[in-house]
Amino acid sequence: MTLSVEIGDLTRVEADAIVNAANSMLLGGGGVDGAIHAAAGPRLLEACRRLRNTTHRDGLDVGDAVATPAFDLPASWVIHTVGPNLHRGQDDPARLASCFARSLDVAAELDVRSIAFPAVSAGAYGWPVTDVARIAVMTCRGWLAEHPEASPQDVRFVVLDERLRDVFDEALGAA
Ligand code: AR6
Repeated sequence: MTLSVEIGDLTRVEADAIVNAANSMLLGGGGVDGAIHAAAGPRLLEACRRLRNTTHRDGLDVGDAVATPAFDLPASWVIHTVGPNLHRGQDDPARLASCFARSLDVAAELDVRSIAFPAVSAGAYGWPVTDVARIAVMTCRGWLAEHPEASPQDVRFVVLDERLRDVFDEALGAA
């Protein structure tokens, strides 16, 4: 099993699943969420609306995850998660760790082999990327160790630039 970081646009990544840094409403937004909805096409929003009308009437909790098909994206699945919003005082690292662990739980249920994460909560939600990288690496490494037989074997962090790549590289080396 591998844990790696690469520079790129998550919407172009050829992994079985990509993770969306969504919000609790699940109806799109800015940042990587907006990019994913734009690239996946309008059927993604329809699928999210269906979730809101059925299993997720109150939206998705911070730290939880849920999957939809990925429609026009190269990936097969989008796993939506909601990071804690530091600007709203949501500063509990366990909530952020839960985003990564729950996304991997959902990926395992779908028999997903490769999964690509953005730096959840490191944009509009205001978390320092060093904290996000450390928590992401620790959590994914721990999850993989606890689930040696589970399907996700290739876990990637996809970031937009070299600075973010270096931060994740350091976390991968240190953790
Ligand atoms: N590929 C990879 N990474 C990206 C991309 C992309 N195409 N676009 C942005 N990033 P953010 P959050 C990086 O703000 O902090 C939305 O409005 C970005 O540089 O997307 O969890 C939602 O609807 C940053 O490092 O997510 C929510 O309301 C990281 O992705 C809210 O923002 C996360 O930034 C969620 O905020």
